[in-house]
Amino acid sequence: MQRESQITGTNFDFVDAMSGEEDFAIAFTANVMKLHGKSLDSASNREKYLALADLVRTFLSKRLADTEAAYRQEQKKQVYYLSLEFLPGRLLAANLLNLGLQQVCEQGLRRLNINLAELIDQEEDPALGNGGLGRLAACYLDSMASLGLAGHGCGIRYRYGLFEQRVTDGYQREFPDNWLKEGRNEWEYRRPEETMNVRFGGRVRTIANGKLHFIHENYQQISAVPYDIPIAGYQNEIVNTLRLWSAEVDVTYQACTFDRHGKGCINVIADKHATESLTDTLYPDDSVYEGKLLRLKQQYFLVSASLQSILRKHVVNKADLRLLPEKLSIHINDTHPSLAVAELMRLLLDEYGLGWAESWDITTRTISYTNHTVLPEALEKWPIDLFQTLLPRIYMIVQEINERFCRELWDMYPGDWQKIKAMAIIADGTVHMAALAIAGSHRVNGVSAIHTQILKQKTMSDFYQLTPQKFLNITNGVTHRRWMLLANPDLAQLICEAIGDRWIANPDELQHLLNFAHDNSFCCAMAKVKFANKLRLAKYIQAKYGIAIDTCSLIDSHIKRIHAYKRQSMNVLHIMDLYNRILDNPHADIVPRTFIFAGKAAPGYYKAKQTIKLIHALAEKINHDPLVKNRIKVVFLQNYNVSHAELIIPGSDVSEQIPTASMEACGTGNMKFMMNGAVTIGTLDGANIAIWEAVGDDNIFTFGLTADQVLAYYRNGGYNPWDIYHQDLRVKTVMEQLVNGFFPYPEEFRAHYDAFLNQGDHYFVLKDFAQYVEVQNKLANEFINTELWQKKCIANVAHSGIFAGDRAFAEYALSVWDLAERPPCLRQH
Ligand code: Z16
Repeated sequence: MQRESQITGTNFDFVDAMSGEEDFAIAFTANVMKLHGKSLDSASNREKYLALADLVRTFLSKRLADTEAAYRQEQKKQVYYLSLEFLPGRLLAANLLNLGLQQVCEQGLRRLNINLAELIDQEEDPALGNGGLGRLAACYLDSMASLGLAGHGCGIRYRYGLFEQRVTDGYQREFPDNWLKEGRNEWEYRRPEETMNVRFGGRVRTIANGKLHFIHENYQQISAVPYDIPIAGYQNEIVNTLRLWSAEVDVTYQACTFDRHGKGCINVIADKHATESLTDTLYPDDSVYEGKLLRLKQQYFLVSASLQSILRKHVVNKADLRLLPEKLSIHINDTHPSLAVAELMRLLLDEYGLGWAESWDITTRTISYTNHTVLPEALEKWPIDLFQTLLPRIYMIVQEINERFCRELWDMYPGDWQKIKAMAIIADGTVHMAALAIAGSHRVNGVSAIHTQILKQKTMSDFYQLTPQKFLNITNGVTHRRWMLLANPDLAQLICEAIGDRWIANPDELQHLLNFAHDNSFCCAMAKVKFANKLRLAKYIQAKYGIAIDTCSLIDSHIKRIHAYKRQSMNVLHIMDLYNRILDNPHADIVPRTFIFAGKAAPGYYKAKQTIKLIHALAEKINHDPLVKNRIKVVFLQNYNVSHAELIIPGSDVSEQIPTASMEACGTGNMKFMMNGAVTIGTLDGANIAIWEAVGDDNIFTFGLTADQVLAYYRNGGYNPWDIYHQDLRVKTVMEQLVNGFFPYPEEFRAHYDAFLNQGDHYFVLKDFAQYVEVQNKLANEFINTELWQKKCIANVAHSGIFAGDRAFAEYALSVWDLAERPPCLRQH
């Protein structure tokens, strides 16, 4: 009893004192009571989950405060990673793992007859990102904390996450993702005292008295309230923060004048809600630019609030502003937060009174930029009138930056107007955000070798020639802690039994697994783990969709955003062709296969939504056809998110990575599959190339046009898909089936048919089709040779160390942010 009161008390002694599962059980029971006013028996699973999360948060709290104090004392260089998107995934299991509480918690709860997995399942999966870019940001937060480096995320606390996808009759329907339905998130700390004010609209008056002064008037001011989510390092006591800003209006001091309708405070409060809608929703486009005013507002809101609070903290610590680049780095994730360049200039010039040259020097040495795409439709270009009206002072600064930049270009390339115009920050009535980001950064990186090469040689070649020293490649990486230890604990355990646990700190050590490629019992154990994960996935699919899948079949997964360039449609054409082989010969020798698809389509992207319909139409035909005899199954998993990926990836044999070469900047799902022993079928694009180089020809299935070939076709006006239609009967057949009533919707897939045949097959689906089918056949034949296949799986896991986020992050630390510490995985090199 003595101990009980100590545990429930407000002091944090128990954080250190708690040693065993019994303590944990007592503390948990007390927390259910404290939080809900209920005994354990009457609490729901959701309430139990909240009490558990709250208990875990107390552990985080102490470490958060200690980490912050230690950083301050050491005056450690800070990194601020600005991103419009973060996709952290569920946090309970990750926090238990990183805090080293997994076992004590699981066993403590078991004493109370509670299954930890059931509570973990109660957590919402925060969908504050679209896909690769947001998930990458979350992986880097994990790496930064785990390597003990002071790196923090700055983002937006969207009231609603990316829409929830439900499919009815094969059509995607979107529903609001009300992830904060309880009004708050259990991990966050609201910090109203650190509220910043962000100004929009109005006009700028210039006064000259000795020096120019810029007076911003008649603006609308919106409060940005920060919510900090703790990010725990892996068993190292470090807790960094992900700071998410929320738009708020404080109406306490607004008089409610009665208008002629006698509405009084109704109007004030209605205005409050309208203004606060600024941070309501995430734009649902992955690598597509939508020139919406509200999006620009969100970008400036994030940038201005973050920079104000970063600078305030810097000067409160009595540091000299001239030392800013030595004390901190500001990293911009794609061009979305590239207004940071102009906002930092504004703060240094207008708020802190520095001169232009000095401010520009500080700004460019502080900011760095990662480019994530070369797709032209993703390029952010804001119309001047919209930009200037919303951000008048920022526009003046961008103009000045542009003028000075163009003058510099003129000196370099006198008379070359064409080149200068192509590089200008303001041109053709628009503000070019990539040009602003490059001009304002000291480092610009691409995310895979081939992507960086395309940036240097094509997309950004003029900038590369001007300042080659700015450009570098850092191939993306993903956290092996979430994607192996958490998502695939059995595999992690097996690896530890074989090679010890040093790979957890240094994933390069996974290479030692190669010594076991010929060890029969290890290969069997690997196969067993894969089978158990396939079973876990099959159970989920059975429970959710009533579809029975064969766990001995080859599970082939294509999970990512639905996008023409990612070519889900090519996968579909291959499955149609397989099916046609069965229709031609019911006894055809076909390796049993399960094709899994998952992914969201942007709500306004018609062709992507029709691809979802096409997958469902195919599933409907194949899954019920007795001729198929269950040799092929097609499954579409709805509402793809991080949690689904954690379930699907460990249970897959084959990883589909088949974009049109040159279009997928890197890809990160490819790395997660590899870590979990799935074999890639892929085009030579993005990180697929690096995977291929790492595992060698025998352990990956590559095919298709190279990026050089694709780009050469574009230069020469494309190719004629009808040639292939006439040469390859399989292509002719599947094309006809799209529109001839083979599916009970004769006109439904006309857009696909036209894109393939009448609009020049921009994504080279028909061009790559024959090779894709060939490699699929080869792959299936090798899959049934279990021994051979196991070796491929092992090779993939063994070579996946270079794709750990820690390696990627360490490269940023060394080459971009100039951090003093050399993270362990770089120290040996
Ligand atoms: C995004 O997810 C990506 C690029 C982009 O410009 C915008 C968004 Cl929302 C993706 C790339 O498509 C992908 O290849 C890459 O792996 C990922 O960003 C992370 O770099």
